[in-house]
Amino acid sequence: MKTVITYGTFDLFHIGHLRLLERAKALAEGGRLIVAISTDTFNWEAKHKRANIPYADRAAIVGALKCVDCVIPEESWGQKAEDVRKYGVDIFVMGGDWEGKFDFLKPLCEVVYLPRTEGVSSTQIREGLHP
Ligand code: C2G
Repeated sequence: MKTVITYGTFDLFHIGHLRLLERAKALAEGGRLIVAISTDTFNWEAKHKRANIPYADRAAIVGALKCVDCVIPEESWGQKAEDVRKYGVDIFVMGGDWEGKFDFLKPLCEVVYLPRTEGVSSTQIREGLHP
């Protein structure tokens, strides 16, 4: 039984997000998956991107998933190490587009980068909606 955590915006929720979360949950081996959802403020101030779906709705959608046990807000880049300690995280998981970016967490927990699901992204969906 392990505690796994992952972070993301999860805007316009799609199959790539679901596959990431389900694989992260599988790594928990019957334990729990915590998902830190980027707040609207963090998204804009830190990532310069504005989600189509407001934080409260993104958190409700992800929180309703069978494979997700807990949702917390992601409010800063720097909260990860504190979250790992606070929640007793065993495994930190991100998609492969972040490969290597969070290796600084390796002294605290296992760091796993999972292959992204190709051919789908919130950006593609957004652009497809407004040809
Ligand atoms: N993802 C994926 N396959 C896709 C799209 C996304 O596996 N086709 C994964 C990403 O790699 C990420 C997670 O789904 O691990 C959430 O993706 P985003 O919502 O785009 O998150 P992002 O904006 O990358 O924010 O501190 C970390 C950041 O909050 C991550």
